[in-house]
Amino acid sequence: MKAFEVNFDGLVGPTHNYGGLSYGNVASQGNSQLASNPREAARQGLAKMKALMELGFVQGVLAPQERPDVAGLRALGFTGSDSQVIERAARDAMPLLIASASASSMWVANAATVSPSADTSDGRVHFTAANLNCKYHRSIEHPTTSRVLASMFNDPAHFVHHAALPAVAQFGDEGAANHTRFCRHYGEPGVEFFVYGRSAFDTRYAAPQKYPARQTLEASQAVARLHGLSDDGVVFAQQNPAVIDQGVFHNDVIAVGNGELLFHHQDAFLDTPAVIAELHAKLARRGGEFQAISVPRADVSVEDAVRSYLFNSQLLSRADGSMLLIVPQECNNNPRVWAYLQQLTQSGGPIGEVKVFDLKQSMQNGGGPACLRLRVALNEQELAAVNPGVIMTAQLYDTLTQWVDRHYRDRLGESDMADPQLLNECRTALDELTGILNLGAVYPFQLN
Ligand code: SUG
Repeated sequence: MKAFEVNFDGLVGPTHNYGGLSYGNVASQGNSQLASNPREAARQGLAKMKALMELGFVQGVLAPQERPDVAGLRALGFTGSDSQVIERAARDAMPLLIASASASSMWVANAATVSPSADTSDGRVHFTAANLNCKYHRSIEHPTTSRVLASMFNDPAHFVHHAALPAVAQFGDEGAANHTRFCRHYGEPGVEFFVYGRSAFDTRYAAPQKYPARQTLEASQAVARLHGLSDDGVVFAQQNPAVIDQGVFHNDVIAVGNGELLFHHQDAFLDTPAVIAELHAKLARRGGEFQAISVPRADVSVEDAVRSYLFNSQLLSRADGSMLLIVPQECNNNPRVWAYLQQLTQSGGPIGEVKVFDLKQSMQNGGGPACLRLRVALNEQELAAVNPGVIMTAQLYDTLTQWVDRHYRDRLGESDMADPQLLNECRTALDELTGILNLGAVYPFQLN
C-alpha cells in the first residue's frame, strides 16, 4: 500500500506576539521588545503550506488556540466577567497575561509525538499530546491540542490518542521536536529516534548547567511504551548538554532526519559514534541503510546553527528519491551557513536542493520551518480516514488567507494584550475557523 509523510502545519493564531517567555530560547529572549505582526506571521506560514502542496506533498493544517486563556487565568484566581479577568490580570500580573496570550501552539512540532501504524503493536497510528510543562505558556496547550487532534484523526479503527504525560518536570515532554523516525519507506516498520536532554531519576546522567533540558529520558520512554514500540524499533539518545546551554532547547534545532538520512551537527549528541552505530544496526534489521551527514563545527558553529536554524529545516523526500531541504531565510543571510548549503547540494549527496522561506515572524520567537509542522506518516487507508477539512487545497489556502485578512491585526505590542477586544476577535475568528476546517466544537468558549 502507498504511504505518505503528511506535514500538518500550525496556523499562526491572532495573538502572535513576542513575550520573551522562553528562557533558553535565544530568539524568544532577545526579541521581547519587538511588536509583532500576526497577519504577516499567518500569511508566511500559509505561503509555506501552499508552496509544499504545489510541489506535490500532502499538506495539512492544525488550528491555533483560544487566547488569552481566560479559563487558565480564572484557575489562577482572577474573577469577574471575561473582560474583567483580562483587566485585572493586566493590572496585577502583566507577565501572566502575556503568557496566557501566547500563540505558541503554532509550533506544532511540539504538539505531540506520533508513531505510524507500521511501528506500533496494535497497527494503529498513536498520538501522545506533549505536556510542554517546562513553560507555563506552553503547558496550557495540550487540552485543546488533544481535542483538535482527536477531531482531525477521529477514526478509532486507525488512530489512538493518549493524554499528555503527568505534568511534572520529571516527565517533561516536548513532543516531536525531540523525535525523528528513520525508515526505508514510510509504510514499512522504522526506527524511532527519541532524543532527551536529561534523566529525571538517574543522577549519573550529565545535564546542562545554564538552560533547562526540557525533555527527559523517562518521558521519552513512557511515550515509546504507550505507543507499543518494540525495543528493536527505538533508539534513545542524549542531547549534548553543552549545546542546550548554547540555545539548542530542542533536538530539532541541531538535527533533522527523514527516510534513511540523519542531517546533524557534529556536536548534537553526547556520544555521536554510539548513537550512529545503534541507528545503523537497528535500521539495517528493518532492511534500511542508515546514512548520516554530520556538519563539522569548523564549517558551521553551534552559534551559527542556532542563529540561522539550519537544522530546523524540513527534509522532504521527492518522488525521484532525492531530498529537498526547506530552510528559513536566516540561512541565506548567514554567509557561512549559505556556503555550506551550496557545497552540500553540489556534493552529489542525498540532499539535492534547498528552498528558502521567509518565516521571520515565527523565527523571531525561535520557530523555524520544522517547528511549524507535525509529521504524520500515513498509509492510503489512514489518509482517507483523516478529516478532509484539514487537508490543504488551493481553495482552502484562499479561504484561510481571506480569513486571516479579515480577522488578524497587523501589529501587537505588549499593551495590546490588555485589550479585552482581542479575546473577542480571537473567538470570532476561531468560531469561523472550526466551520472552515470542519472541526466541530474544540475551544473552551465553544464547549461552555
Ligand atoms: O517553545 N517559542 C517556542 C518555540 C518552539 C520551537 N519549536 C521547536 N523547536 N520545535 C518555545 O520556546 C516563544 C514565545 C514568546 O517568547 O513569546 C516560544 O514559546
